[in-house]
Amino acid sequence: MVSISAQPYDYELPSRDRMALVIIDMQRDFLESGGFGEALGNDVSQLRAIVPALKQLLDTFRARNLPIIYTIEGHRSDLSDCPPAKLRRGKGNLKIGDKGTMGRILILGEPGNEIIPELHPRDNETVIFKPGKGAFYNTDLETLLQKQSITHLIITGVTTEVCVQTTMREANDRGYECLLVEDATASYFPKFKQATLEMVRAQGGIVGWTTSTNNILEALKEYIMQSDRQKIQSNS
Ligand code: C5J
Repeated sequence: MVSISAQPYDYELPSRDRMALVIIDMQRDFLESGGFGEALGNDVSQLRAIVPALKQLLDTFRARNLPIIYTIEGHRSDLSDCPPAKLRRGKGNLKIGDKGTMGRILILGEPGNEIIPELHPRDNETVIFKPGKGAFYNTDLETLLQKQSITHLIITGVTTEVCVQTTMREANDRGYECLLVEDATASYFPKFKQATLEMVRAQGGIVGWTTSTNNILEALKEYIMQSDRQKIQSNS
């Protein structure tokens, strides 16, 4: 059994392929100028600080053929999947569905709705399109995880206290073992990120665990070695 050094205590990795890297909403709408994040008055540039850590995790999962799941928050072009309450919120200079410099704000298929180029999904990787903040609401994420027998989720992306935290809570209630990656998640409000990390790991890990990218990469090295060894033994 391999463990990742984490808070509030070590996170035990399951057998190979039972864990997935979950990358939440790393889309241009939240990270680039002219999108939803900026329309709500945020300084979007600060979210880019997590891109190098995310890329390291992504490269490692890809190199080892471990499951990767991306999410994108967005709505149908007729907004039929956007509750009026969500549409009214924010009171920014542009609202969901309005035309911005990257196409219509938070609408599926528009340029602003794409994942940033550095992390762009490959054709064989899973993308969940979600109309809500949580990735389980009105999506087939749970069915997909069950089909692949995935029990452990390594959670990353933006924004920490909104879509990331909502997804993590939804996953936790469904019995998934969730590990939030501290330097691979970001918020427009650093104090909200900090509060979220503390909330997750408080009370003995009431929502899950938190750790750093380095701790994951270190543990994965050992994990891969062990599972390669087991494969060789079972083939001999
Ligand atoms: C927000 C998200 N903040 N991905 N979405 O509206 O966190």
